[in-house]
Amino acid sequence: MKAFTACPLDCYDACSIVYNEGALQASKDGHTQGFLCPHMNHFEKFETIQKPRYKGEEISLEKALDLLKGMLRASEPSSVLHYRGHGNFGLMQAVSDHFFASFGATLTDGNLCDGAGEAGIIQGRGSNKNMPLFEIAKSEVVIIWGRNPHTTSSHLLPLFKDKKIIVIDPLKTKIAKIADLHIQIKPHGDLELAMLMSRFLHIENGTDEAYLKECASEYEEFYELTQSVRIKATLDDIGVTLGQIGKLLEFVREKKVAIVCGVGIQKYADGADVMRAIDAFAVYLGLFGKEGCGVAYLGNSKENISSPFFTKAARVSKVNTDFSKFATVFIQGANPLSQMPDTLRVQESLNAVKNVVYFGLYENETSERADLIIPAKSFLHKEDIRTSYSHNAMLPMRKVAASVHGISEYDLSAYLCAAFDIALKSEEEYLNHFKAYGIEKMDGSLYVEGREEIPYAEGFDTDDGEFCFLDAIESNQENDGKLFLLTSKSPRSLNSQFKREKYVYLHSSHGVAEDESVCISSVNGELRLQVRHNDDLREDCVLIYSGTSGLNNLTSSKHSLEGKNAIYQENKVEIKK
Ligand SMILES: Nc1nc2c(c(=O)[nH]1)N[C@H]1C(S)=C(S)[C@@H](COP(=O)(O)OP(=O)(O)OC[C@H]3O[C@@H](n4cnc5c(=O)[nH]c(N)nc54)[C@H](O)[C@@H]3O)O[C@H]1N2
Ligand SMILES: Nc1nc2c(c(=O)[nH]1)N[C@H]1C(S)=C(S)[C@@H](COP(=O)(O)OP(=O)(O)OC[C@H]3O[C@@H](n4cnc5c(=O)[nH]c(N)nc54)[C@H](O)[C@@H]3O)O[C@H]1N2
Ligand code: SF4
Ligand SMILES: [Mo]
Repeated sequence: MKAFTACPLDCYDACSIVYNEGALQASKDGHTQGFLCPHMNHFEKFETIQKPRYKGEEISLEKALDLLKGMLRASEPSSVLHYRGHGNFGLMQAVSDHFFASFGATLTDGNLCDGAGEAGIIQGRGSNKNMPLFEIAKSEVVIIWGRNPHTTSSHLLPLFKDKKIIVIDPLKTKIAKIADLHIQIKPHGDLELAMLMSRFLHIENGTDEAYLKECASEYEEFYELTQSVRIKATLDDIGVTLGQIGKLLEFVREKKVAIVCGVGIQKYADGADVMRAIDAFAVYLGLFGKEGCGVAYLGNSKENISSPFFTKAARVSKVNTDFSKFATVFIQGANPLSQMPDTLRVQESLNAVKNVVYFGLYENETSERADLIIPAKSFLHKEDIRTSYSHNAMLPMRKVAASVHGISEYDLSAYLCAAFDIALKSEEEYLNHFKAYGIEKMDGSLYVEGREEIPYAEGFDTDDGEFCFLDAIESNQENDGKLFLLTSKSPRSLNSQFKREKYVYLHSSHGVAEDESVCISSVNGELRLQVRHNDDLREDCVLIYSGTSGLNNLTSSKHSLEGKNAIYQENKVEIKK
């Protein structure tokens, strides 16, 4: 029997899945195009937690829920923290926010992922709308800027066929190797590059003046700001040549251009400004509101969808959470002991908590520390519905099989709501609430209603409908001889889920042999890893994939200047044998 569902993972593509006699297959229709990725192809090989545990002892689910209830009864509501990550991207995951907010617990804000870039986009455009895949498909030139599509959004690749490809990335990624132009920029050089691209476009009279007069009338002031970037010194510093900028401008002139950005450009304190400078270049080219043109990033997956849950609560940031202030910390769909920045701080802070509860699928650093472990049901064994941060489809995630292990987020929340006398609607009502935001297309697929086919065709969502340019920038370049830390996504893991990486990747010119163990250190901490060579890297970079255990010993728990985001690549590192 065939049943239809969707991949639950935190991934641009949000694929449609056919569950056929126990096998996970790709839907042939729509954006999934008949293929999945290694995570879903091997999903059922990864062992999940089956039995609840308390202080290391296996217990029944009834006992686990009873213990949880007891912990909550014994804690002041405000001393309970609900910390939820994106292990599963279903909209029903937030049903637990409803319980915890109604109970009076503290929830989180802040962002470990795309918040800095999003803040820059909202400052410029007034909102963060997806560039639909249909529009990317219609473009003639694609600029892939700080995104690694072969690893993180492989369903875009068929759309790039026969187009001119430009890649801006410090790493010679797979797409960079087949690109028409690869600018192997120094990490964190993107703000300056985008400013210089706009400046040269203006000098060459390549801007879309009619469009600028109508939708971005402060374009002359922005041009003045671009003139504050020194040309030669900056280009030398960021590792870009005038010839490369010339070639890029020649490629994009009078063409339909899609700029496809990823999180790589914004893991820095000024990540918002970087994204806003890239948007400004797109505005100079007149790319918004035009067919086959635009800027893709991680769009707002909940655009036009309102939450049916009560979520008003005191909140603390996910980036630098002081767990030690709480008596009970309930962690759902997240592995903060690996994925939050500044792991040594997180360890110390979590160790001071009386009750750490982990509600998840897999064993990891956080389950190891937890006092109470409650296994979740996987997406195959519960009902949900999801949207994407890269396209506008809405995908029901049907329960396609039964499992005796674990509990769904809805059932756990229903248990707690009943125990504390908090109103909760039926699961079906919530699912229908979300589904009502979908509109069915001719082929039966569901899309979020009311999203613009060509975003910003009616102008920007700022107060005056115009694009709001950056009005000041700070230079971030300092040459201290230390190495840049790249913390990209691995093809084998999804952050800390599945097959996790364990190496540090270095250019072979550093004179460290493969398999040798080195100590990597930053102002925040250090870790030891074995070396693997990768000559696709710049010599001034080290690469440690997200999900590598210990990586975040090196990173800072400071926030980005805008967007309350983590800044995983702000710290530079040193290597010692
Ligand atoms: N296989 C796999 N897929 C995933 C994930 C995963 O862990 N594994 N994670 C998912 C999640 S949570 C997210 S947020 C997305 C993110 O997916 P992507 O947006 O693709 O993010 P990254 O892999 O972090 O970085 C992308 C690229 O940015 C480059 N980069 C790093 N620093 C800079 C810089 O300063 N400037 C420029 N121009 N480029 C830079 C890196 O070399 C890398 O090639 O992927 C999702 N998909
Ligand atoms: N240095 C560095 N650190 C990073 C990043 C980086 O690029 N560099 N990337 C950051 C980014 S972009 C992100 S998004 C974060 C991700 O950080 P996290 O949100 O912590 O993501 P994961 O490591 O994937 O852990 C997700 C957990 O969810 C659980 N889970 C999976 N499915 C379900 C479910 O259905 N129900 C429940 N209850 N649990 C489930 C799994 O057990 C898994 O352990 O990491 C951030 N950390
Ligand atoms: S590409 Fe992304 S959405 Fe598709 S199966 Fe893989 S992880 Fe899931
Ligand atoms: Mo992310």
